[in-house]
Amino acid sequence: MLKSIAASKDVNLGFVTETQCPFCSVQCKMRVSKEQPLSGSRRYTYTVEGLPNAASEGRLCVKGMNAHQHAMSRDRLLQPLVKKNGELVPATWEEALSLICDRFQAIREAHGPDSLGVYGGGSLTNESAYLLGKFARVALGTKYVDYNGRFCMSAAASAGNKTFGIDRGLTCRLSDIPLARCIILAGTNIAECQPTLMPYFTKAKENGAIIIVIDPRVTATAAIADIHLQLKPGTDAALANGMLKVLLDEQLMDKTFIDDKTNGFPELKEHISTMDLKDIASMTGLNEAAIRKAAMAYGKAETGIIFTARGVEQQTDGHVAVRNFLNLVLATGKIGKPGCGYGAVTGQGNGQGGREHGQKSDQLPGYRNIEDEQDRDYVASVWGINAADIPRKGVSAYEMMELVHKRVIRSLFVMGSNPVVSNPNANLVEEGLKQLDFLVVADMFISETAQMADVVLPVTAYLENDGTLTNLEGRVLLRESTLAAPGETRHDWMILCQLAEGLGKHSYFNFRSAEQIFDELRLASRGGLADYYGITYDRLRRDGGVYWPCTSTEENGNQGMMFEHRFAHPDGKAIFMSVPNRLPQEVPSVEFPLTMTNGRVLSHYLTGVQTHRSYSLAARNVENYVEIHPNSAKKYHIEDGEWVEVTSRRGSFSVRSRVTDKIREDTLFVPMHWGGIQNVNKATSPELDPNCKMPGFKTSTVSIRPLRLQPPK
Ligand SMILES: Nc1nc2c(c(=O)[nH]1)N[C@H]1C(S)=C(S)[C@@H](COP(=O)(O)OP(=O)(O)OC[C@H]3O[C@@H](n4cnc5c(=O)[nH]c(N)nc54)[C@H](O)[C@@H]3O)O[C@H]1N2
Ligand SMILES: Nc1nc2c(c(=O)[nH]1)N[C@H]1C(S)=C(S)[C@@H](COP(=O)(O)OP(=O)(O)OC[C@H]3O[C@@H](n4cnc5c(=O)[nH]c(N)nc54)[C@H](O)[C@@H]3O)O[C@H]1N2
Ligand code: SF4
Ligand SMILES: [Mo]
Repeated sequence: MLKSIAASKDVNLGFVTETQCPFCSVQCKMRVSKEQPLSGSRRYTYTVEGLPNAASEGRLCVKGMNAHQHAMSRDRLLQPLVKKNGELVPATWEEALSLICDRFQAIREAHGPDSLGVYGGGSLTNESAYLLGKFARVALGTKYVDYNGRFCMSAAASAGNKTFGIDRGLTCRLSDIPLARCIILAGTNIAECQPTLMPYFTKAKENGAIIIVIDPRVTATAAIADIHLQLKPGTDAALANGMLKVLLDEQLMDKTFIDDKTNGFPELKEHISTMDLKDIASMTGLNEAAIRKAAMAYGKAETGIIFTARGVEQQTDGHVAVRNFLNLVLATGKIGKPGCGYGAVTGQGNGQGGREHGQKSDQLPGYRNIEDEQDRDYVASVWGINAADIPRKGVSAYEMMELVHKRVIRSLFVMGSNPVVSNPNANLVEEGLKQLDFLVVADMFISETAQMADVVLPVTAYLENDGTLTNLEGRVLLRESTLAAPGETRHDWMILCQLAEGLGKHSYFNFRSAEQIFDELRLASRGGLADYYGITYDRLRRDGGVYWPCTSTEENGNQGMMFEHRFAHPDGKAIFMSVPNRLPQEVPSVEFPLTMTNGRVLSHYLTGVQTHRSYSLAARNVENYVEIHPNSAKKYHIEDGEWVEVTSRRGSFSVRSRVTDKIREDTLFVPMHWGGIQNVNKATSPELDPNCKMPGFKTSTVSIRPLRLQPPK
């Protein structure tokens, strides 16, 4: 019955379709056209144009321009695959789905429902992400569901919740950026990671804004900085304390705002007054004058916005580091008015929406709390089940991998992630996944994780499936497809419905379109913090995008500006938190003398499964590398461009060296876009932030050696 949906659209040899980029959180709108070959030629030509939209204003970056190449690639999975005698071989959907249902049921009978795990992703549409959470709880009955966003947004999300009482990437609109007179970009490389947003910042600069970049490297983003604080990795919390100290000493705080709209300032003031800027300078590797200059610029500016991203957040103190930047925002009253605010720059296409509707282990739709009885009752009433039947909270993504390794979780269902490459401590994760009784992966490609699976289910891509995605501003956008699903691919949500049917739960998953799922999501989120009730497909078609919270179909959302009148805590006030100066999780030693950080490059996306299959993007960076300062290169006998081995307490990987003076002498930088022997995560640390379970990806201590020399005995 559901199969007919997949085949209902005509297969077009040439086509014109309007869609959204499958990559980052800006969610640029675009038109992709494919023209039939001229007679005599076998080549199709593709044209990609940006379409006007409120976020990127019609711009596209190089990834968006070439995204169709992976979607059209001959590597696309077009049939289900089942492992037989160690090999993945084509199978029918019936065979694949019934095998999965039989194995899930057998494992559940033998070891209980919590022996099944579900692992999702922030690239899934809101509809699929919502349904995945419901699938785990209602169809499988397991508490173990989490997703890759744990590695992405969790520190900023938990900080926003604690400080403001709600978490939404940006508290203001993108159009506020040009109105800001001072902008702090902390651990965010917008020029490579959200390139189409750069004109907002250059416009701000033209309007006289001072731009402060906080990054251990001279990035493409740092090129527009007036002040670049090239700090030691992992010391952002201390730096923010230094800036608070200057603001306090110079009386640059907004006393009225603090008195009327916040709690906890007296404690913070006392805490800060005990600090010495000199100590902070030595801890962060910066000089006092630079910290003072940056603090004065922000404190004196009439308006200002602070942005953080993974540089600050992927730390074992990521939660408190973000909270300390939020202390700066509150202390100066720079929030809730034009040109002011805070932004956690979300990452994946649906990094924002993916974290709101129940893929997280502790969460139910609409940001509801799975341990709150009222929340459980409400969602149970929407789902038509007993609240007592909703499992309690599970554990975070990496902790799930530890349970896989310990064989507590015996079977895993992965949809929209490549965890064997993207988890920290990748060797342990690989060992764990190998021991699973049964691994299912739903993907467009044979990723490194799919290679290990017992069943691989082929899914539709951004050009072919419908759904909503919520961009970094908290704006819900509708992506509607006009193209047929290629081969036998099916939509993520459809696969979940069919599996639920096989597991005897059809009545709870009786959906025939993404819109029907969205309508249930609207109800399930109603009254929650992330309330989507007032948003409908018709509205999205008409208005192009709607900000949440949006509580009624009559109301126009909040127009993007949050906290104009009150914060989301019950008393309407925001909360300061006193944050200690802390050294990073690992400090350099004789054995591991350098700090390795990591991140992204312009042309590749996450573990590279998609961008490696786009020839124009792949050609820009064919292999991984490590950035090293010339003085360190000399010290460790490394020549530019040669193969080196980087080793930490967890493991080693090998890449080419790239000698550059754009990085601190005590720091290395490695992109995250390659698996196998070039995977940086073989060496990263799995130590987690106790507040949000974010791994401390960004600071591991390592040694480095050229591979032409024998390792020391
Ligand atoms: N081209 C491209 N764009 C992407 C992605 C991609 O893979 N490729 N991924 C998307 C996703 S999912 C995400 S989450 C975002 C990520 O976007 P970003 O967070 O901007 O990306 P990263 O490169 O991980 O980290 C940003 C910067 O943090 C710096 N950094 C490292 N350690 C520290 C530190 O201790 N303190 C400070 N202050 N800075 C530090 C790095 O040098 C780096 O320049 O990008 C999205 N956009
Ligand atoms: N060292 C280090 N590690 C990191 C980070 C870092 O900065 N440094 N960043 C972390 C961050 S921020 C993130 S977001 C994670 C991301 O890491 P992953 O979750 O592994 O992300 P991807 O590489 O995008 O893997 C997504 C997989 O899903 C597939 N896919 C894409 N779209 C869809 C879809 O709609 N449906 C289905 N079923 N499949 C789809 C892709 O083909 C790909 O195989 O990595 C984290 N790991
Ligand atoms: S990668 Fe991001 S900035 Fe680039 S086109 Fe896609 S959505 Fe836009
Ligand atoms: Mo991310």
